[in-house]
This record gives sequence, C-alpha cells and structure tokens, in this order.
Amino acid sequence: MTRNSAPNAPTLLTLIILVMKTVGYVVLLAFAASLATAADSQPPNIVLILSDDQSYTDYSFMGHAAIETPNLDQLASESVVFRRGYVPTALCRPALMTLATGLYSHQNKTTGNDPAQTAANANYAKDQNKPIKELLISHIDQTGALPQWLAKQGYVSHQSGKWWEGSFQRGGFTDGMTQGFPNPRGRHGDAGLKIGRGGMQPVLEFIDQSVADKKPFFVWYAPFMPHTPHTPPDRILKKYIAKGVQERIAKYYAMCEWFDETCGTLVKHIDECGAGNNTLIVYVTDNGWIQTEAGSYAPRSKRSPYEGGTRTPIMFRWPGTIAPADRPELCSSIDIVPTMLAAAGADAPHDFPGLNLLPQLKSGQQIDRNTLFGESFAHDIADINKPQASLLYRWVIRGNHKLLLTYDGAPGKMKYPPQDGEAKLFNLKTDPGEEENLASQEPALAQELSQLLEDWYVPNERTAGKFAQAEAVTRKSPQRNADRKKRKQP
Ligand SMILES: [Ca+2]
Repeated sequence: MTRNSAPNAPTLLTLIILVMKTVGYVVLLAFAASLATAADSQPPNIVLILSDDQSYTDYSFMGHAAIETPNLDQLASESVVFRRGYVPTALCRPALMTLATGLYSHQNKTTGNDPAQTAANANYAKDQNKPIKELLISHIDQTGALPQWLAKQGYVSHQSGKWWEGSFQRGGFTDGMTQGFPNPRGRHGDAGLKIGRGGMQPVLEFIDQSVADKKPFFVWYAPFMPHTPHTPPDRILKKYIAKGVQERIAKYYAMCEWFDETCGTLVKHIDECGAGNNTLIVYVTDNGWIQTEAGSYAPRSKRSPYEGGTRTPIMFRWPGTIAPADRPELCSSIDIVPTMLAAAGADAPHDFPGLNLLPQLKSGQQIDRNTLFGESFAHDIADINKPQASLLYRWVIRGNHKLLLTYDGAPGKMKYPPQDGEAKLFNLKTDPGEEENLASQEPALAQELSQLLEDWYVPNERTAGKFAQAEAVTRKSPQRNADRKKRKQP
C-alpha cells in the first residue's frame, strides 16, 4: 500500500495551528504577566505636602500645648518622622527652589524672593532686554526640576499653591494652577494660592484622573497656609479664643489647624482611592513662623538662620515599604529630591548635595551623617547671578552643636537685618532657644565647625564676622498693612 500523504496534510496543518495557538497563548500569557508585573512594579506616586510659615513646634505631635493637628499627628504616626529636620534657607522662594532642584540656594542662584533694584540687576535686564524677574525665573531652565525628571519615568504631575518660577509648565509639571509671571498677580502662585483655603478639588481630581489612567503621579501641594492673611473659619478660631489664646495669636493657631484639615482631606483621598500603599507622602515646611501679639512675626523665625526659621519636622509615609519610626538623626530638605528620585527609580541628572535616604528609610539603619549646612540671604536678591552678593549667614549643625557665622552681604530693606558680626556657637540640646553663645568658651570647637563651613564652600566674595547696615525700612510690611486695614474695618 502506497502511503498516502494527503490525509496527513491537514493533520500537520492542524498541528502547526495548534502549536502556533499554543505559542501565541504562551506569548500572550507572558505579555499579560509582564503587564501585571509592570502594574505591580509601577513606581510609587509621590506627594509633597509643603506647609508655609509654620514653626516646628506648632503641631500636637511636636508637643504644642494648644494647637490641634489631628491629621498631621496621624500622618506622623504612620511615617518616618525626623523631628530635627531643617531647610537650608528659611525663606519661601529659595526653600521651594531647593525642593524643586535638589540644590542649595548658592547653587541654583535663587537666594531670595525678589530681585532687588540694584545697578547689577538693571544691567542684566538691559543687556538681555528682558525684565529682571524673567531672568531670575530663568534659573530653573538651567537647573531643571523634579517634575521633568519624574516625567521621564512616565509620571504626570500637578502643581498647586506657592510657585514662583513662572508657569507650572516652566517647572515641568504636566498639570497645575499657577500661570506665573508675567501674568497678573503672577509673583508667587496666582490661581494656585486658592488651593486649601478654597478647597482641594483640583488636586483630588488630578489624583482621580491619574489613578483612572494608571499613571504614576506627583503632587506638589504647597498651599498658602498657615501663611498670612490669617483668616481662619470662625468655627476653628472660636476654639482657640475659648482656650484663652490672645486673638491675634489665636488666628495663627487656627490657621495651623485649618491647614491640618486640608492635609487630612488629601491623605484620606489617597487612601480611599486605593493608592495609599503605592504612594510616598513627604511632609516639610518652607520656613518657620513665630506669631507676635502685635501682628507680625518674631525676629528669630521666618528668614532667620535660628531654629525658629530653619527647623521643621520632615516626614516620609509609604505604607508597607517604610515602617513608621521616630528618627533621632538630622534630616534636611536638601535630601528630599534625591530620595524621591530613588523611590521613582528615576535617573538623577547629576550628583546632588543631599542624600538619598530611601535605603535607610526602608531598612531603619542609621544615616551615616551627623552634619547639616544652611545659608541665609537677603529677601531681595542684590545680584541674580552672584549669590554671595546677598549672603548674610551660614550655619553648620554637627550633632547638637551649631555654629552660626555672619557675612557682609547686602541686606537691602530687611526687617530684621544682622545686628553684629560675632561668630555664635550654640548647644541645641541644652539651649534650644540659642541664647548662650559658647564661641569664646569653646574656641577649638568653633574653629573645627568653621572649617566644615569652609570645606562646604568658600564664600570668597564676602567677609565673615562683618555685617552691612540695612537700608532703612521705608515701606510697611504687607502683614502690617493687612493688620492696619483689618483694624479699620468695622
Ligand atoms: Ca514661607
């Protein structure tokens, strides 16, 4: 019998189809599995909560006797908390620029809130035929910013609240509220400043959309709170008045609680939409604030290099990945950008001066650093390309000791300019109020710490131990104007 191959042909074909189907199925399965892995390993969402003008003491969890912050207390209980956190520069715009760029102010060159009306700045504007404010904003084009680096990892990002560097797009955000200079009221946030006080909807909607799109998201939540104007809802204010707190101070306390409520709304939303376990929440303040009964802030708070200006709790919450803990080490906002980039698995564009703390946050191992640096400049920038032109102070903290040096940069129209050029050495543990200058008692230690500052960078355009007289303050501060206006109202 001749072997008939014909009947075998369809069998072979069937076999081939079967194999192809199987292979296809396997490929499909593998593809599906890879997708599932991708979803599982999607980088974490990152949320930055940035308080504005709040002392490190002004939370229940930091020990304040009157101010109630139940939501941030809850966040702290679920976070790694650094109670000895610091910002290197205790003023809004430079503090925010450090959080956007991961660089110190002397590196990103945005050392103050506004350009001063100086000959140097006028020449830059003339040479480049651009407003000096625009030239100051252009620093962020040179440095790049966190949202751009996260975008390379597929992140979408939303800006709300304070933002000084032009529009949200200029910082690389994909979404946001601030139009920025040169738009009207574009100095530091315009429409973005409505967040918090005017509700949380834009942020919550952005989160919902990102979750629906399965996109990792970055949220910059920097409300104008508890910052002035201190206009809390009556329901909160009444509580502090009832506690016997002086009215002007009660308003500030109530603002802290109002801000706390907005943080609660944000965190609750993240948890309720199911994103909680895959979201790193970072908390920090841009600078301190010590409210006075007269209406303004105390000298050793906002803008100052003292604890009341530079210290802030810093918190990291990432449920299931970072175990909550109270950490005794020093932490600086300079560490936040490299830590966030590491969490996102994003490439760093260059080396950063801060530390990626993620390994120690995850493992609980001690951070191998006991030294932090900070620098203070005038509110108005004397020369937008020469940071040292406005340099007033530098400080170093090593363990419990802090050395504070004064420099002869141009203070401009500062409310509280440096009063003397003395080197100051404090023991922050025994003297948190920084009242007792130990420099003459411990000259060797002062010298050692001074050398650390020199090793950090050499301020070769300035002289330490000197201070320049500030120009007379000719205009009232906005807060005093606001207070006066308020008093005039019926
Ligand atoms: Ca501020």
